[in-house]
Amino acid sequence: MMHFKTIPEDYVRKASQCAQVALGCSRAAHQTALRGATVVNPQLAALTPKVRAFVERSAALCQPEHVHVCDGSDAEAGALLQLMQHQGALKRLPKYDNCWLARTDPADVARVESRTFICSEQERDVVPVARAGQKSALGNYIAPPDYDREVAERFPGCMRGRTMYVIPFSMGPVGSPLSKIGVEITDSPYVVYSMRVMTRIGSKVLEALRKDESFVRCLHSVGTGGVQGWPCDPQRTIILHRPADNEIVSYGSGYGGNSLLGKKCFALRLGSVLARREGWLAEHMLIVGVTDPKGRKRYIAAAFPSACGKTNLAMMTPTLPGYKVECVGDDIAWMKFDENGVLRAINPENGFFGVAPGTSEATNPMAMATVFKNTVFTNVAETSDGGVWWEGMGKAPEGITDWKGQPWDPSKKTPAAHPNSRFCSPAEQCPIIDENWESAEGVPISAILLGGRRPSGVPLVVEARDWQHGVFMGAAMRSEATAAAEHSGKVIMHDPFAMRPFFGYNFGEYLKHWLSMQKPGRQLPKIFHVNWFRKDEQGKFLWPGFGENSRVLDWVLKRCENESAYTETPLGYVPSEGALNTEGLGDIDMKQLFSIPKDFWLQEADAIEKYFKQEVGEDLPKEMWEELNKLRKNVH
Ligand code: GTP
Ligand code: SPV
Ligand code: MN
Repeated sequence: MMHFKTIPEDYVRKASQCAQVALGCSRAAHQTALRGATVVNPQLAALTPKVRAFVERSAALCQPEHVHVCDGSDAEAGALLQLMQHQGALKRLPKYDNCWLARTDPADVARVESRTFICSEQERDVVPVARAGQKSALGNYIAPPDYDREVAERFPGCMRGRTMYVIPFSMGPVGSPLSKIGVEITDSPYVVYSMRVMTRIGSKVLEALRKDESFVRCLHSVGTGGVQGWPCDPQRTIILHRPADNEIVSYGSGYGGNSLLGKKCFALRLGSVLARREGWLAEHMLIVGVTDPKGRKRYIAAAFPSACGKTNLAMMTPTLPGYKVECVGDDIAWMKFDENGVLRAINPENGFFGVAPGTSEATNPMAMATVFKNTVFTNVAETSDGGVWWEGMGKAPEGITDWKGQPWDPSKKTPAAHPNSRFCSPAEQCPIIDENWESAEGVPISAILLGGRRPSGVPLVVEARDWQHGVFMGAAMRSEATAAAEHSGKVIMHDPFAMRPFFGYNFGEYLKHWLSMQKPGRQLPKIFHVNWFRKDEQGKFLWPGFGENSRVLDWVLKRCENESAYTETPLGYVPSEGALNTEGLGDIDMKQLFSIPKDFWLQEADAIEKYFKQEVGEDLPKEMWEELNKLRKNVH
């Protein structure tokens, strides 16, 4: 295995001279600081005592060559880009404005769920009682002594010869009452640059910390090993969370949710624990504003599992005339009922880390208008004119270099771009970013959609009869496995609320928390289950999807206004004949798209029962058994 080049000393000097950023203080200086002598490094002196203690402890453990506290400036970003080019970690894409290509180690391409753990005193805090002492599909438990041992086996000296970056970041607009602060320590400049896009980082966050000192400690190292330009340690990768201590520790991977710790680790796993404690919801949901032809605007949140269409719906170009869709967020929603009983949502992120394959002018023109400036592409294919390409973008030009850096041979059937290749772009660049996307109080949510990839049996759209039924729909969600995690094949997996990989606590308790949202005086959003992915016998999608999904949104919005006709079915309410606008759609088999095959649904009920029993047991709220019984009775 090739070794990662250490940062040349003179580079650090040059960078600090020319770009006015001190990319690191010397080891001697921070060791002086550790000994309690006069602090020489003004960067460390500017930290609040708690942040400084975290930095000093991490430095003592990881033994970096330099420490650099990120200020979030453009000069700093420029210096990072220069450094990464020098290291061979990033390549400029001259076809676009400030766009970059990263190629990972081929063993570090997605989230690793099997190596992701939640630590707590009691196993039952994390995993439902039915799985005590066994492997759970709803989260991996790790006991405190094991947690400590895993850290001790990996971190001592892991940053030798490298710079340790300190990234103060805010999830949500800096200073918003719904926002939360974290500090990520990492040895990866790629992570620093990506965090700068995906969150709000730098001095303004440190300022905010001076008012309220609490923050989530995030320690990350890519570890030792990996290929040229992409250090990592895939064999020993581990992602650890200790919610009770507001702590996240991640080792061995530089990719996505494994390393950009504000995203899934903080905003969802720790976020869900905070949300439960404080009475709100941290969810794997997009947020969109939809304006109808009468000019009425409502916001919708939607939970679909990874790589199941959130970014696409969040930026959708509606085909129905007179409709307008605006984007608030494409992956995560933090939602809280306000004093008027309205559910308000913020997007805690600042950018999009979106799936590249399948993105095109036809499917997602707004994403195409977003990503060709100030973007880091990871594991996409490169064209001979310094641009990018991926499957589903359009006709492949000649002379493509694949995601591994090899000339691509289309006849070989291996993909040019990795199926989980992604773009990382600032949200503000999206042409349809909502005017309220950074609103401190959040946007009001009228409807919640739930969905997944269901090739058979599951109708295009079904409305829940009430909140409890909606919670059951979420609990019973299933979807075909995708490339966003390490799963292979197309098995249908249970993925309740699209949160299976992201629960920070016992799923049974999570369901009780959702049920507890129903309180007098609250305007509960309507809940719907959607499925854009039903196929015919030939394996062809029955529904055109993408912009045509606006037809479903049209029905959803009309249901919110109590304007649209519905029919009761065993599964819930569906559009009455003619209530779903299919004008101009051509030949669509609506009958098959909405069919509810009895045998399928009896089997589905059995699968849900088995899942509830095996995975949740006594922790399952009794309301879920009531709903399952109703489903069985209705289908019979
Ligand atoms: P994460 O970022 O992993 O959480 O994924 P996501 O939920 O944001 O998924 P995304 O919108 O990136 O879509 C993933 C894949 O699904 C892409 O290849 C899309 O082209 C495809 N897709 C999205 N919407 C539709 C749709 O309505 N119909 C069909 N057939 N495919 C879709
Ligand atoms: C997902 O897998 O749901 C993602 C990508 O959004 S990651 O940031 O890797 O979690
Ligand atoms: Mn996601």
